[in-house]
Amino acid sequence: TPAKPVLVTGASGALGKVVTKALGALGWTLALTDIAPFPEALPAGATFTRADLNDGVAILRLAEGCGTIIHLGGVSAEQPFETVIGPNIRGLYHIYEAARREKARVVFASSNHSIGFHERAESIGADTQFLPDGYYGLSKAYGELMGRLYWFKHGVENVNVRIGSAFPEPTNARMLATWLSYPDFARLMQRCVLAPKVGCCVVWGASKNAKMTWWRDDARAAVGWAPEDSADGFAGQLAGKVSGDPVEERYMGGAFCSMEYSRGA
Ligand code: 15L
Repeated sequence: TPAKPVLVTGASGALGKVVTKALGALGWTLALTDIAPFPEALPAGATFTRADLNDGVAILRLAEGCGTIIHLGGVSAEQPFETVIGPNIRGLYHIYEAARREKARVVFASSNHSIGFHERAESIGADTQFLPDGYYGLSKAYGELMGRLYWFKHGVENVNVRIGSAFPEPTNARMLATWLSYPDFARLMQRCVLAPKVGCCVVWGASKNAKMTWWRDDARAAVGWAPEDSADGFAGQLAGKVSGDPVEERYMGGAFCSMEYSRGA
């Protein structure tokens, strides 16, 4: 059990609920927040406060006394720039300022969309260049860079989890590579909080999928995590489930890449 409470942002979202349930069941003290009300019963030892990531004072207050901030909050799909900037850019700054003041660690829900324009035929290490596939992916790359700034300048530890596709089940051929099961995700969050030293690092958030040849060389060993689940059992029913869109199928980010794509062939 961590020595200090854990702040979870985006607690009312799909992954927030998964984390809340899993860490709550371990008896951890959780401070939960989201802009939307928490849709379920709170686990024992959890408090919930509604807040906007744009509100820096509210975030500072929520982080008081916390040892880790699991930052899942913000826009989680491609949106216009003006919609992304508040929660994902300004909000990120509020999270890191709070972490600096509390000497807390940040666990950031980054995304494969920060590198979405790498081709599926590649195999990239975690230090390969960012190739965001939209304003959402760009905000995730920005968040990771903010983590580097706060680590090198202020010693704020951070783990940046580039989540693939975290859903109850994989639902198309792409997810045979990118799927991250909820239990693997929950165990990863647990390790990111408990690992004694993480510095500033990146972990690819995907389960033990045979098709997951895209991503390698991350900090999972340092964090003490290895995935246990796999999308492989779904291969029979999903292998043919492709979009037919050449841009979508060429790049790791899939449909985010083909959205508003205008580069030409
Ligand atoms: C993401 O970053 C999204 O939040 C999620 O809804 C999925 O689209 C996922 O990426 C994915 O790439 O499958």
